[in-house]
Amino acid sequence: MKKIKTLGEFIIDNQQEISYATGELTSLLSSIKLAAKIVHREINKAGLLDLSSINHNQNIHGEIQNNLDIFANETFKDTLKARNQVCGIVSEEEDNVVTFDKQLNVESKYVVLMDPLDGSSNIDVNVSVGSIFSIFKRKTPVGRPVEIEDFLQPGTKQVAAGYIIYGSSTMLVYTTGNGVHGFTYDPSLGVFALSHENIKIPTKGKIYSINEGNYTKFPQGIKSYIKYCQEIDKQTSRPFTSRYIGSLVADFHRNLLKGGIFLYPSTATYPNGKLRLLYECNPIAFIAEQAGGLAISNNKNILEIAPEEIHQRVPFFVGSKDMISHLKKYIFD
Ligand code: AHM
Ligand code: MG
Repeated sequence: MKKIKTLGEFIIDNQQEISYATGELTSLLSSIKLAAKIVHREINKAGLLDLSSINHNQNIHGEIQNNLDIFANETFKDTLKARNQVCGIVSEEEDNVVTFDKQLNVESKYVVLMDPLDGSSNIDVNVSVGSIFSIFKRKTPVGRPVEIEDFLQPGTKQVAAGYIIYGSSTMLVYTTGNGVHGFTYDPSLGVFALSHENIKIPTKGKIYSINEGNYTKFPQGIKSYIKYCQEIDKQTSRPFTSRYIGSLVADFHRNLLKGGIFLYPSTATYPNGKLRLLYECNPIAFIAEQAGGLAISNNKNILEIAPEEIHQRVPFFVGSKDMISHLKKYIFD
């Protein structure tokens, strides 16, 4: 019988690689693992239970929340609160920082920033969605209420980040700064089993992923880059293939494994881009860099941006190293 290494075993085996870890980060990752299993279970029966149906609330971004958005948000909040490792969270579904201080978590070292259910508008049509998380050590001393500055840290300070993709199978992919590792969920055993150790993104790829319906709203540099992707040139294997699901986790995951580039630039509708720096771009960028890829905004590396507010949006370009380097010629001129 093939030996299975579970996510729990892998994290414990590799705990010593994280110099400051005392088991608290391991426990925090276990909370995320538990939330992922619960969300997986509900997503799989979303059609049956009508969890995907529209709820009439709007989130901070003016987007309609569906019941699964709310369910995923509550599940991650509850599991993160339960183990006392986290003193506060930022979530796409919450207007403000959520602090756990009153539950005695003032002694906790970590803050988590998350998008509990990314791409949720795809649920109704059975397309892959994801959860994204970013973990920092708080900046202010433990023992007192968490402050906004604990959440507004540049991505370079992340201690761990990852995503769960609820696709044809459910996978959890994460990094603690020592490579990127992927685990596939086996629902019959209830475990995430190591399936993709030390993932490396190919340096070049043939896939470009962008919502081309917005073409007329893109800056000229992006329009020119799209034309470059579409031109015929044998030497550079062009034209590239266009693939866009509209679910960041799924689009990124495919490009991570196959090589490619994902673009969400500024548009006339979203002058700062659509995607959120703290809980969409930063964690994906950390994974991309750890896998040998690159992630940039217009003129700097995503991870170096000093955040100004918790729901900040930024233009986002991520993927294979050579493709991002080439893109820079179009967007920096
Ligand atoms: P969400 O967090 O409200 O689900 O929105 C984020 C999603 C990303 O998953 C995806 O990359 C993007 O929005 C797609 O946007 P668009 O439909 O404008 O192409
Ligand atoms: Mg999102």
